[in-house]
Parts: sequence; C-alpha cells; structure tokens
Amino acid sequence: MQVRLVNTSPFLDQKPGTSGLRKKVKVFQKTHYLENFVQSIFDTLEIANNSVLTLGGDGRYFNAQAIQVIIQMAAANGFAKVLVGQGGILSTPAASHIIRKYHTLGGIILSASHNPAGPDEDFGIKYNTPNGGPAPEKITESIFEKSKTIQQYKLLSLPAVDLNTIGLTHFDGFSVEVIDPVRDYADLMESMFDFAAIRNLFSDGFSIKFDGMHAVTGPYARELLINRLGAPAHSLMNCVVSETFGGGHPDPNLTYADALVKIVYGTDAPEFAAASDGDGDRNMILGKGFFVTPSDSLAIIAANAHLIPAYQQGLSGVARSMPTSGAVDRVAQKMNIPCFETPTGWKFFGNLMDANKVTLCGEESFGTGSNHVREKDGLWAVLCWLNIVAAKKQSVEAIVKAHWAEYGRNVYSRHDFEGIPTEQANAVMTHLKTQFKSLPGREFGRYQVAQCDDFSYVDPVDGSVSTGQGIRILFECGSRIVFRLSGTGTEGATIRIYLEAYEPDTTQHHLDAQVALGEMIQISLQLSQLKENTGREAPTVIT
Ligand code: VG1
Ligand code: CO
Repeated sequence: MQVRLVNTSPFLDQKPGTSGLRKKVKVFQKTHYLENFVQSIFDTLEIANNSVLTLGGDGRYFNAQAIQVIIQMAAANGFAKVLVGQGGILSTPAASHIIRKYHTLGGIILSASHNPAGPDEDFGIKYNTPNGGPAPEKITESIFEKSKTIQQYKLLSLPAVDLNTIGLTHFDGFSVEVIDPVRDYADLMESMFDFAAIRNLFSDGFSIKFDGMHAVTGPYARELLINRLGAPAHSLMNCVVSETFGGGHPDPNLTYADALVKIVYGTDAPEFAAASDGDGDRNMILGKGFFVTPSDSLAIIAANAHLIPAYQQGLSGVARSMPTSGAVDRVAQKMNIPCFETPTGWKFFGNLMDANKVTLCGEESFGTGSNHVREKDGLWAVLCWLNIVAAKKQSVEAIVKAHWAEYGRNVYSRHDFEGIPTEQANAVMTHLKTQFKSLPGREFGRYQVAQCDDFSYVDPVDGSVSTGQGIRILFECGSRIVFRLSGTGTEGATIRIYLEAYEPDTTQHHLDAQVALGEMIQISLQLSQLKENTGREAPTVIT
C-alpha cells in the first residue's frame, strides 16, 4: 500500500474558535477542505512509529465519512494505530478518557457540540492533546499557520473499515481498533461515585428523566442509569443517536430542551431530570419544577464534593470561566482553597488541572467537570448530583435553597442575541470599548460602576497571555455585566450578555432571575446601545 501525496492549496480560513473548527457540513465537504485541516493538525505533531490516535465523534451527519478519511490520513502520516469508537461514536468526555487511559498521541473529536446536524447544518473537528484536553491556543495557532501554507496532504488508500464491529483490523504496519465507546467511560464513572447508594435511591422509587436530545449521550446514559444503576427504562428520552439529532438543537437549556422542561414543570414531574448536549460534555440539572443554574451547580458540587467517593480527600482548588457567576468563589473562600478565573473555553482549565491546582471547574454555559478527564462532562455532573441527593436525602430544590441560605444567592442569567450581522455586532463591542474607561464612578440607579476592562488572562502555569476575552463592568455592590462575542457559531455573530447580581437576603431568594435582574438588564442595553445598533428588541435565547 502506497502513500498518496495529494496536491492542495492553502486555505486561508479563520482560526479554530472556542472549541475547534466549526463550519457548515457543505464547507467540510468541499474538495480538500477536511483533508487540509487534518493534515495541518498532523503537521504540528511529532508522530512516532508507535503513536496511536484516538478518533470518534458525536454521530452527526458526515461523521462516518470523515472518520474513514482521517483513518487513511493517520496511516499515511505514520501513526501505528487508530482507536475508534464503534459506529464512529465517542462522546467528548469519553474521548478525553480514552486518550488518557491508553496514552495516545491525542485524539481527533468530530463534533459541533450542540449546533444542529444534517446536510445543511454544522460539522466540527478538534484536536485534543495527550493530556486529553482541547489543544491550547499555541497549538491551535500553529495548526492555523500550517493551514495557510499547506501544499500537500497524505493519504493511504485503505479499504473502508467496518466501524460497526468491535475488533482489530491489521493493515501493513498499521491497524485500526474499533472499541466499545461506552465501557471504559462507564467503568471510570463507577470507580468515582457511590453506585450502591444511587442504586438504592432508584430502587426506593426515586424518579429520574434523562434527555439525550437524540445525540451522543444516549448509549452512555443507558449503560450507566439503566444497566448499572437500575433506573427503569422509561427514565430515558431521546436516547437513540440520530444523524440529524432528530432535527433538533441539542443544547441542554430551558429553551432547547423544552420537551424535558415541560415534563419537569408538569403534573407527574420526576424528582430529578437532566439533559446533555450533542457531544455529551454539557449538562442541565433540574429538580421537580426547579431549574439549577450551571453556576450554582458548580458551587453546590464543590460544597458537597466530600460526599462523593472520588473527592473524599478534598479539592485542591476550583476554577470557573470569567463570565460564570461567583457562587463557587464563595464556596472556595469558605473551604480555604484557591479559586481561578479563566477565559471562556475548556482549554484554559487544562494547565491548572495538570498542575494539580484545581480539582473541579465549570462554566455558566452548562459545563461542569473535574480532573478525571480534561473536558467538561455531562453525565459526570448528573452522577455528582445523584450521589449528593442520595447522600443528603433531600430534594434538588431543598439542596439549592439551603446552599443559598448559607452562601447567599448569585442571581444569574445569560442573554444571547444570535445571528447578528458581524458589522453590527462589532459596532456594539466597539461602542463598549470606546466608553468603558469613562464608566468607573458613574451611577445607574442604585448601581455604581466600580471597574471596567477587557478581560485578559495570564496562565499561572505557563505564563501565556490571552487578551480580549470579554468586556466586564463590575459594580460596587458585587453585581456584574459581561459582554462577549461567541466563538462557536457558524452564521453571523452572537452577542452574549452575562448578568449577575449577588443577593444575600433570603427573603428575596424566591424571585425569578429575570425579575431580580430587571434593572441590570436595562443597564446592559443602555450601555451597549444594542437595540440601536442591531435593531433587536429581545434576546433569542435566555438561560
Ligand atoms: C460556548 C460557551 C463556552 C463553551 C463553548 C464550547 O462558547 O459559551 O462556555 O466552552 O461554547 O462548548 P462561545 O464562544 O460560543 O460562547 V461545547 O459544549 O460547544 O464544546
Ligand atoms: Co458540547
């Protein structure tokens, strides 16, 4: 079998964003496009003759075709072996675990996360390094540089590998192993949590509903919740992976997981409910008629981590992305452990975890995780909550309310304005940047501005600097407004406004977040001139 060198021309494209390269499927299907990007990844690696590559994706449209191409390219570029999930499936956290467990030279994950799937929708690809985490900026930048000068890519013409059958296929000096995508991950979960306690919870009749949103977590949830923990089969909904994610938008939040939300707020609601996203790294946690904000979820998991076997020894520290609420900061302060504030995106947590500076971390965007892998992990968060509920024998709502009573409540909401023409979105950000220096000291009703900046971050481990990570307006009372442009969309721009107000007074804790944040919402619109610049009257998504 011979390596084929295919001539190509550089593609000047955007840099990989918050989480890899995301484009319309039609773009990835263009001649040489996928191959150029994969070759650019391989060109940044030192591939040895025993190097192994982990490969898998969220099962969306184009996943299986892309996998066959990447296998041929891995063979031609000198990998000894590719480990690929059966059916081409690996959830993002499971891929991270496989990379770590089998010490592979990183992995390629095919996913556009919660973005819709199908021939006219999105596809995505990202490289994770041997620590299991998303490539840090210096690597994504060098991939981008390679993609600007690429002249050739390498392929080895191999017969298509049967992705549906577990087993090893040998070629000349190269092999492909199709592995069970669930088992290693499920074993890891079983080693971390008190499965006996959770099993008892279910056998005592505790009811749960898990929504896989037709995406990758279906088989994982079935193995964990039904097979290993004994929940009844009707606890699952939308748990068969479909190429189009059932035509939906697998983003576990109150807007897109509306089918589950209806159940949770209806009669006969289960005591616990959860959903996960396209690639299985996000989570939404709900109790009976009750929504847990992701920022609170992180804080509550941190405060109760000692109840979970894997964290009985305590936490070395915690981290949150800048826009995430400060609820976890209060827990860290009380526990007397460090708390780090990083830019948005999981790649910034990796160094902190590798250096054992943090055990838990999270983002407001329904992402929570720990150092068991180097990605956020949806089902892990579900198991954290089930373990905590089993240990405390309290409802989700009671646990959250007790937490607020002890620490105060960081009332929080994010308003997304999606699909805005790029020039208009840039105008909003420029407007904010030109005026933020003059804001400190100004008063808006009872809110006085204390500090404004464009967030930048110095990595405490390797000293790398990331600038332009979002405009922060901090008020004297501890409330905050943050403005950021999304880095994961494929159409136009999305402006995210993150709103937070600290409320120590328990008599106010019953308030709906949108009501409690009413004044802050008005201030954010006034400061950004968002309506004037974009013509938008209301956000497209509120979480
Ligand atoms: C969004 C979230 C961010 C998250 C990223 C990837 O990025 O805000 O917190 O890390 O998605 O999540 P952005 O740049 O659009 O705000 V996933 O589940 O799509 O890999
Ligand atoms: Co995701």
